[in-house]
Amino acid sequence: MSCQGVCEDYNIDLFYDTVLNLVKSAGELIQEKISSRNKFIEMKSNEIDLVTETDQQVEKLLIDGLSEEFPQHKFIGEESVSSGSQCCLTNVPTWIIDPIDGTMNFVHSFPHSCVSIALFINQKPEIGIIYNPMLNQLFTARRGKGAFLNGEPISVSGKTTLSDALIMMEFGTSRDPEKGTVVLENQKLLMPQVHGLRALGSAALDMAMVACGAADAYFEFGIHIWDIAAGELIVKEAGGIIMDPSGEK
Ligand code: LIP
Repeated sequence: MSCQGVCEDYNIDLFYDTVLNLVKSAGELIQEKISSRNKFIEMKSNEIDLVTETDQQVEKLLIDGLSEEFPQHKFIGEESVSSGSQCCLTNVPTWIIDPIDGTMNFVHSFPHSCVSIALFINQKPEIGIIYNPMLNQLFTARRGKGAFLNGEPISVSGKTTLSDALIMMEFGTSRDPEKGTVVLENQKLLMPQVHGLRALGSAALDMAMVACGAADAYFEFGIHIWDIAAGELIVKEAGGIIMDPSGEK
């Protein structure tokens, strides 16, 4: 099968409808568990890089549900990779999943956490969904069909001057003192030049804020494909651009 532009041989509508139902079920699970004061929490790379039982349950819900419908599809999930699964993107339809982006927020019952899931085919994003059930914010995009918040079209702010901009940036989950120094240096450099700096604790939600024009840019060093896979398509379909710090793709 050749797949120029639209992937004619794939039923993207079916993929979208199926994943949307699963995302809503995942959202119900997150909303049910976020207020618990005795969450089961494990440490990953350090004491601020955490995973909860709900992260794992949501990732399993999504992977099991999608595998049952589409057994040929592949998966790159934050927690599966953390447990040793391969993180390898091929041309095969691949779902890239952050089951709870903003895990630290979830641990603290701070309502800025979301499910972030994207479908890549031929290494191109076809579907992007970011869902914060606590605030009922469902950001969606399909390639070439625009970006939406709860079904309403959204677009980036179009701001072009830094001095008018609200910039999203994150502190990350690294305890590396050098990383901390760089983050603080960037804050010191940017503060006098912008309208403001904000950090939601979730790359996906930061990117969703850019897509709907509530912020004007987001940057972060040291994130993973599952943090940005859905946000990439949603920002692009909202008229924004994605680049690496050198300005390259
Ligand atoms: C989070 C990212 C965020 C980063 C945090 C953390 P998680 O993902 O979305 O941008 O600053 O350190 O990595 O771990 O909550 O899925």
